Amino acid sequence: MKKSELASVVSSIVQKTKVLDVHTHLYSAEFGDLLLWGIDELLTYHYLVCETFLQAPMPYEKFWAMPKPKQAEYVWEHLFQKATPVSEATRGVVTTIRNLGFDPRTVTLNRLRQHFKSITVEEYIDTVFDNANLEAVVMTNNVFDHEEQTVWAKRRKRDPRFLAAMRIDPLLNQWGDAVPRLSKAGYKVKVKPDTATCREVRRFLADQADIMEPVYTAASLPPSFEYPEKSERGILLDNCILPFSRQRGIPFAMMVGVKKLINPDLHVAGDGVGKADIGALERLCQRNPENKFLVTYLSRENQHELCVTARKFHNLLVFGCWWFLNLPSVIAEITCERIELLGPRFVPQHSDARVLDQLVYKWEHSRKVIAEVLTAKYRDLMDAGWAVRKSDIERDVTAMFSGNFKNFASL
Ligand code: HDL
Ligand code: ZN
Repeated sequence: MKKSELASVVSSIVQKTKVLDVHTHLYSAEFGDLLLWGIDELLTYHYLVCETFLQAPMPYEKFWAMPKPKQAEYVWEHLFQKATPVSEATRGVVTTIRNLGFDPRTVTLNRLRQHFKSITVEEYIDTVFDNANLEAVVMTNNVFDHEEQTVWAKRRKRDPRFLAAMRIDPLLNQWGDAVPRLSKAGYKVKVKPDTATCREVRRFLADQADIMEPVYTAASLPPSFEYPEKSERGILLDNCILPFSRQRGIPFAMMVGVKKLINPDLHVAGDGVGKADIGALERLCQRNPENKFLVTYLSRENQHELCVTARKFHNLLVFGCWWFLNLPSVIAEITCERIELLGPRFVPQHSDARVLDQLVYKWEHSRKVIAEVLTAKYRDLMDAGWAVRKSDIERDVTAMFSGNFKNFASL
């Protein structure tokens, strides 16, 4: 292949290679209203809510008291009509509306609402998966969410495009709240996680996994996360989550560095970021060689040391440019250092989509940046004297977009 052809070959392969999106907050249609979709949900995405308060502050409780369509109208007016939608989250809405076939500058909110009234969620799932060129997405299935559990209990036929992930944050971050909920569900647990309690937590995890058949179990963790630790989290990790994941043969996914509710008035939009101690991850991987760790960090300052750690442990797979890192400038920086340190042995991105429509923009935006970075790195390789072939690029992109995860999760 000639160097002059490289950019277009890489771009076309990146566009046409299907993605397995390893972390989203989406649900298949059988979960009903738990799956968010349509323009009002798109506009009230928490990333846009906090930006709206920057543009047009109002008393927080007044905003939250408004019905969702009114919240959406407020966001639409202040972030799109009266300001330039140049931030990543607002640009995402522009990309989404354009992909629907409307002019984002002139279309009205009611015209968009009419469009969504004319389609079914099943049709829209097909359209979005086709547009975003996705093979499947992994859901976030909270083991303590009553509404979700009622759907699981019906054991309906599953949509193979929606894989399950067992999300267990309350066990590791709010054990005090988890105890009464586990007891109510028939698991004999005490506040002090003794041997009997740990056995019951493992039984709970196994019962949940039998229902969900998760591809991994997951938790988000604070910047202060330490390992090992003589805390409830440390005891539950060592005696429940890690042995369960090992026996089940599924990775434990850790999303590290979220500072919950630095502004509580913003509710789900109120979380911040903090740099964590990468030493905890080093010790986790080193002391649990039979466990597999699927890991992302939220702080940009943790990214380089995360790549270095991933070089040392083959039971660690790095994924995504998470949340405040899901920005073209940062995706470029992170993806470049990952390729330079790890080769194509990582998962470059996940969407974290909370609204079905977002899959279109999050993957369009990320694919563009990933293609630019890959082109630069393959060009460097050609300059070094390696005759890069189209088949090399296809192999690498397929690995990064789905193969690395499938192998790691033994799918
Ligand atoms: O904990 C998580 O999975 C995070 O992704 C949070 O859901 C966060 O609110 C988010 O949506 N980030 O993109
Ligand atoms: Zn998430």
